[in-house]
Amino acid sequence: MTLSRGKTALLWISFLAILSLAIFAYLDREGTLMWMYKNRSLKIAQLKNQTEQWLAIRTWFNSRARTDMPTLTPWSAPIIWEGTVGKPVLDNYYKQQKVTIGLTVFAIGRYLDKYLKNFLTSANTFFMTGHNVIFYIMVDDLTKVPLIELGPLRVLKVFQVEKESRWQDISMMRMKVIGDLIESHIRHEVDFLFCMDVDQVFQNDYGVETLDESVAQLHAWFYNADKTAFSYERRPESAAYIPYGEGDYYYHGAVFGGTPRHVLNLTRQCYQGIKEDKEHNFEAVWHDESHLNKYYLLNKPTKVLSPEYCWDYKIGIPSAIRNVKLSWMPKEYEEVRSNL
Ligand code: 5GW
Ligand code: MN
Repeated sequence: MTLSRGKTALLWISFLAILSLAIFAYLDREGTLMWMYKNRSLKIAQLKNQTEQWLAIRTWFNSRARTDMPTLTPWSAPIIWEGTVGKPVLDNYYKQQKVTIGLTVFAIGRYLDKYLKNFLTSANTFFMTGHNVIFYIMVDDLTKVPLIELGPLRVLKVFQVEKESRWQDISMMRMKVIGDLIESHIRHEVDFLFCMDVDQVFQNDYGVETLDESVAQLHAWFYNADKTAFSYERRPESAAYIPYGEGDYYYHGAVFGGTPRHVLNLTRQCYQGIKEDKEHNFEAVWHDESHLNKYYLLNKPTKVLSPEYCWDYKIGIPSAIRNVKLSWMPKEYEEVRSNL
């Protein structure tokens, strides 16, 4: 049998290609086909499923389930709206993984008397039901912590913190205290962590669909607003400065979360910004929230929660808000910050 010149050449080329593949190419642990070149590994193709997360998102998230609202960020992170998530798949997955979720909350001064009991009672019922939960409560008076009967898989840990005299300092020292607590306790105890304001109440299941490496909450008052209307810090003197034209979303400081590693990084960076501002006798317009927004601008969250996860009923109930999981507690007139 004789081969034409063309076919012989083709055979040689494929032979050499296979030979060099065998020498220079390999599969890494994630199933990525890698190529060794000048002692560097180049990624050629994804043969197996990209990452666990990628596998997971296809099995539990349907970005087309809502057409009234954007369900993906420009950097392809899911925005969790009611209806986009297959909850049983996720519940099973996280149960098998036996995850533990932490929740930090501060209740200082009259916020302890006024809000902690409702927050905790509702969290006990609706926060990550069926999964292991540790509540980390920071108070200034241990004797005032409400006695509530915890459900199964729930643990409460109470910490005493100093009362700051200025309320601006209460919300800002949270970043420092949370960071310290993650290093000393939380990182050894939980897989995921949420940090929340106490002046809110859970209304419905707030479940594992919210878990991710880095989770940010869309602010109820701004989810539909134009970028120029976002109440970012606009003065260049601040570490939280975001110029007009920049920014993705306006995130709410009342809820943020992620893995302990990630939340530690977030709290450290926000605290750093707050401290820098203080050294210049400066305070960002919305305090820790301004710094949080700057942080998420530079470090894009891997998951974003729709305002159904932190709704203010004062706005009413627009059709996009189909299932409220957590809602703001109304504040009395004299308690509105701007009047203090
Ligand atoms: C008190 C007066 C004005 C503002 C904040 C406080 C305050 C806040 C307080 O006296 N005790 C306290 O524990 N906090 C914590 O900081 C609560 O966890 C509270 O949810 C959080 C943020 O303060 P908020 O809820 O008043 O902030 P906004 O932005 O929700 O109005
Ligand atoms: Mn609040």
